[in-house]
Amino acid sequence: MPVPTPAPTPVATPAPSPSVAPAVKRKIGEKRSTLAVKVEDPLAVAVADLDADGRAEIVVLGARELVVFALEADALSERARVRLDEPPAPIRSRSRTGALLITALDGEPGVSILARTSDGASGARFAWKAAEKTAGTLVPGTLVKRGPLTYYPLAAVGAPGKRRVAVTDLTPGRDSFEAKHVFFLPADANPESPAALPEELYALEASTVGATVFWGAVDLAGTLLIYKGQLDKADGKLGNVGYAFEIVDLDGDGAPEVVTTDAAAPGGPDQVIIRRMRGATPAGSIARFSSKFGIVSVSSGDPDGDGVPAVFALARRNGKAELMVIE
Ligand SMILES: [Ca+2]
Ligand SMILES: [Ca+2]
Ligand SMILES: [Ca+2]
Repeated sequence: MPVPTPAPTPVATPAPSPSVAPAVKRKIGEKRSTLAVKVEDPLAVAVADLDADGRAEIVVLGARELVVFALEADALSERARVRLDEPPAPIRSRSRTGALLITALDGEPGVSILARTSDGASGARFAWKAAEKTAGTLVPGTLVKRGPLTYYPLAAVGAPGKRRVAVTDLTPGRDSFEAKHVFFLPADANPESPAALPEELYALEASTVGATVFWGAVDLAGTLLIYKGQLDKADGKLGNVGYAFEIVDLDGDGAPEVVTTDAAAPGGPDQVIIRRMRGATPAGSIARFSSKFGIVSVSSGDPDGDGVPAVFALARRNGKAELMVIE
């Protein structure tokens, strides 16, 4: 249980929802920067406020490591790094795959970082433990292992006390998931019917915009299916996309935008495309940014605490990484 003292105890506060801010229209994609990322074999990025100070940290999952950065003066400042030391997976997928999810879980203080890669026989759950802060001095924290993770974490939905996490496993030897293996934890809370999901999929994510949950799933043909509220029927779709995508309200008007990538194989040139949505249907693009390398993961969050989320696109380059930040 968190203790109500100013001690460096992580506080059990979930990341504030950007939807509580008043609707103020902002320009999208005015600034783009590309940052070097020191993570080997990068697979996924997730952006969330780990220490509840109002500024989001950037967490990058590599095939065998997990690294926490803060964004400071337009550069990534490393806060913590931990090896993923689980035994190797008996069957590896053709191409490396990883899943990274940061969420508050009922019954665990603070936020939990759920990380799983196809290199390991299992993954792990971590807590962020902030180091004591001296005014004006940035001190690193640590990632503390909370326990093993046998599944691939996909998405978290629901208010505190009713949190549900969608999880799955890889189809053996492949880098995709089967819809019939998608289920929710805790196991006694499975009202969502995944019946409308494509049989096989590369990605499944959920974003809450205002009070509405938007689900997105990318099938093997590179079609993004968007579900509003429940997973009972697809309400919108967009073809020819990669498996890295994000649904987020970037301009603060209360309606989501959808951020997608190209359906090109990882490693080649790629791009980030931002579109408005009408309901759950993607409309014309409003901004495009090209990347020399293949984008493997897209996330969003507010690293400077000004209430305006930024888009983070992790690109892979011969086992090395760079991060495109779009504000
Ligand atoms: Ca923070
Ligand atoms: Ca919007
Ligand atoms: Ca911001």
